Order: sequence, then structure tokens, then C-alpha cells
Amino acid sequence: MIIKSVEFLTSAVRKEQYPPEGVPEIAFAGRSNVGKSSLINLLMNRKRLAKVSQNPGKTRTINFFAVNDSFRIVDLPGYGFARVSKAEAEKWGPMMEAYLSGRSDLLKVVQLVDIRHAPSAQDKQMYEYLQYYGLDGLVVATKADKIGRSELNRNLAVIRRELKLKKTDRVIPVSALNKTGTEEVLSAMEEILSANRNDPTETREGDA
Ligand SMILES: Nc1nc2c(ncn2[C@@H]2O[C@H](COP(=O)(O)OP(=O)(O)O)[C@@H](O)[C@H]2O)c(=O)[nH]1
Ligand SMILES: [Mg+2]
Repeated sequence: MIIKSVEFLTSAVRKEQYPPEGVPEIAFAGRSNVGKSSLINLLMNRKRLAKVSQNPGKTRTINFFAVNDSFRIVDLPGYGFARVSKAEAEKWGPMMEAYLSGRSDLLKVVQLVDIRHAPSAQDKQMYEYLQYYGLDGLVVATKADKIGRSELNRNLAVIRRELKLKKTDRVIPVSALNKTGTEEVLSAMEEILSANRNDPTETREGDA
């Protein structure tokens, strides 16, 4: 997939603030600091599209970007950051639920996990949530530059096992530092979008 144009649309907390439906969306979820903004910037080939933060836990909104005038990518707020206030933390669940449960043009949520560690309880919970909504099946393992070759397959196997992935589900290792893995992620996104173009009524696996 070639990225010809990317445009920031809006930051939303409530449903009324989302951009109008009618355009397919692929969202990105993961723990704060997992490398979500870095991945989005790399995929879109823009240096500062999604803010890369040294100060995690800042993204408390759902951020929408228009890509190639044909689909959107959606940067979901990160979870699992200890230093946010209780009030902030309590808003996260309803904000995610409102988006994930009620967005008919949402085709897939790419789940990000850190390749160095076994998925956390919250990673697992998030992924179960995606399974429930039929939005699962594509996992990106970030910061692949931080482990050696010998660890790679072992860690990917742990991720598959802990998230209870099916055989056909994918885990793609990426490194924002070495700029590796992006072609694979982009082609997975392209597959999702073209499957939707061929049969727009079957947007979610679990529906029917
Ligand atoms: N070594 C390495 N560092 C990364 C990678 N991706 C992100 N980071 C760093 O991890 C931190 C958090 O990244 P960010 O993209 O803001 O994470 P977010 O909170 O998930 O959006 C930053 O310091 C990034 O530079 C990666 O692939 N390799
Ligand atoms: Mg971020």
C-alpha cells in the first residue's frame, strides 16, 4: 500500500465528536509507551503525525486520521499507565467501549504488545475485548530491535500463547528504530480494506 496523503481529522472523547461514519477505519490499541505513535508515524511515513511522547499516558483522546482519502486510522488512548489520575483512568473504559461497540465502519483493531515481555493482564483483557467484538486477529509486537534474533521466535510464541491466538491470526514484529516490519503491517491493512471493499456487509467476523 502506498500512502499518498494523511490528514489529521479530529480528537474525540465523546461519540458526537467522532467524524461522520461511512469511511472504513482501522484502529490501534496498546499500553501507553508501547510504541503506538511511533508505529503510526512510521506506517504513514510522517515524522510527527501522532505525537511520540517521552511522557507516556498523555493521549487521553481518540485521534482520527484520514488516509489516501479512502480510509481512516484511529489512535486509541493507551492503557496501563500508573501515573494518570483515578478520574482519568475511569474515563478510559467507557470511552473505549463507546467506540469499539458502536462503530460500524471499524474493520479491525491492531493490538500492540511489547516484544520483550509476555502480554500483561491488561493486554490480555484488551485482546479478549477485541475478540468479543470480532475485531481481533492482528497483533504487532513492537521494539523488535531490543531483542536478539534467538529471542524473537520464542517471544512471539509466548505472545501467541498468552493472547490465545488462532492459527490464522498474525503477529508482526516491528521496529520503529530500524524501520522494519512496516511493509508487513501495511499489507495486512491492505488485505483488511480490500476484503471490506469486496464484501462491505461482512465488516466484522462475528456478525452474520
Ligand atoms: N528502541 C525502540 N524504541 C521505540 C520503538 N517504538 C517506540 N519506541 C520508544 O518508546 C517510547 C514510547 O513511544 P511512543 O510511540 O510515544 O509510544 P505510545 O505511548 O504507545 O504512543 C518513545 O521513547 C519511543 O522512542 C521501537 O521500535 N524501538
Ligand atoms: Mg502515543
